[in-house]
Amino acid sequence: MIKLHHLNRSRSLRILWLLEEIGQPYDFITHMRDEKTNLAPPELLELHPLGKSPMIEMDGDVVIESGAITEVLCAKYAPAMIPDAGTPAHIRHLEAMHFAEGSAMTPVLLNLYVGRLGEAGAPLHPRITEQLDSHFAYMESIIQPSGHFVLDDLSAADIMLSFPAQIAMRLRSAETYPKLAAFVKMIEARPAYQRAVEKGGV
Ligand SMILES: N[C@@H](CCC(=O)N[C@@H](CS)C(=O)NCC(=O)O)C(=O)O
Repeated sequence: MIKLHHLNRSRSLRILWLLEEIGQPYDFITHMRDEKTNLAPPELLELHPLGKSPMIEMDGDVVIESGAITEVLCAKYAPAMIPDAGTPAHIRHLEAMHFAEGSAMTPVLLNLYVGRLGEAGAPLHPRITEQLDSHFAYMESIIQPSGHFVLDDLSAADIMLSFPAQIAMRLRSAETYPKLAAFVKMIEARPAYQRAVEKGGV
């Protein structure tokens, strides 16, 4: 049995959504962020030294990192969501998987933390803004005519890029990034996504 350690208002909604898409039985616990610090509760530290979410328990193992969890679950239960190794689509897909956490989230997090510095952070804002815009514009540019990121149907890369795409909609606008806006609308309308939101909140 797969068990997801979900955290409210977090990236782990992606994994709850993926679990709903693949239709395997699973269990999950919603851990609540501390109301003052917004940090994960300490019980997650009993499972892994980083104490972050998402985290899954599966086959006697604990797996962290959204990208790794997505790859592991798709490889085992939804292989059609990852292009075949050795194809050009596989390379594009691999890039997108790593880009989601390895690149797109860097300016997003800098924006969040430097924003808390008020005036002291002002010298950093032009660079952060430029990086946010270039990463969101890159995402807009790689959306396929199908409306998905790599394949003509839902892929693991769509799952991973859903989070930065939703942030792009919060920080910018549908007019600036119409393809990202349509992507976000499409995924949020999926029954599996709606079930995940019902179960895990946002
Ligand atoms: N790159 C990791 C990031 C994990 C992460 O930072 N999770 C956040 C939630 S979005 C978290 O657990 N924050 C609470 C904390 O750090 O205490 C992943 O994609 O899984």
